[in-house]
Amino acid sequence: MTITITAFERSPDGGKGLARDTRVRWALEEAGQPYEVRLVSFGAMKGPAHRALHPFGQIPTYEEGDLALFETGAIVFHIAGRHAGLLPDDASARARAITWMFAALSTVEPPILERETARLLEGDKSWNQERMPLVEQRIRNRLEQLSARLSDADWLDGAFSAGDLMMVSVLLRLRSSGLLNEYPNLAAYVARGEARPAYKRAFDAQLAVNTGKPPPG
Ligand code: GTB
Repeated sequence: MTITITAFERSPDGGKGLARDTRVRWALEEAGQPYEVRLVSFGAMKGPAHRALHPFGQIPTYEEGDLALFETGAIVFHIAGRHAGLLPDDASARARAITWMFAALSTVEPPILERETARLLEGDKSWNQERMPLVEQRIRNRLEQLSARLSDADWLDGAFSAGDLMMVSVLLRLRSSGLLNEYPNLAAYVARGEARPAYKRAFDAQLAVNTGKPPPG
């Protein structure tokens, strides 16, 4: 059955991997599943047709036959549950990998998003300069804890899993902040994720949408 996802017609970052369709593309590439992409404009995203798929008028969405999903956590979990390559077979290891997916989305991503909100939407407020160090400290707290847990391992719990896919996707958003480089093992962890052939294919496909040039190979 054909899988169709939605993505930005024009991504604000020019298709450099920051929009959340990247993590869905990456999961599909790891799972070896072909997919189609329907590009949506900011206007169309808020229209009734797209809102029928995504109540909050955002990307990405995922369609497969009668099934329509939104929320990257749910989408990646669905892909990982259906295809080999993203979750271990052992029940306990599988539960731990799922725990890392949730940790990425509910514990690590929120302070990172808070920084983006403070930077992009509140940068002109008189109190922003006072707030920013507090926001960045909350990110550092999480990075320090995550860095201690990862230690010198390649991945969070044994072999690469959907938990790592989600954690790397979340951490990637910190690249331009410089915060990630304060934790060399986390910077190396993200680089390991980005070096995976499946990630590269996902990145190249998203970039191609925004540059108009076909992906290499
Ligand atoms: N919790 C949802 C999920 O995980 O699926 C969040 C989905 C979401 O935030 N989607 C964003 C969106 O549709 C795109 S990813 N925004 C439009 C809107 O809300 O009107 C966020 C994003 C977009 C672009 C960049 N960038 O270019 O740097 C970075 C992050």
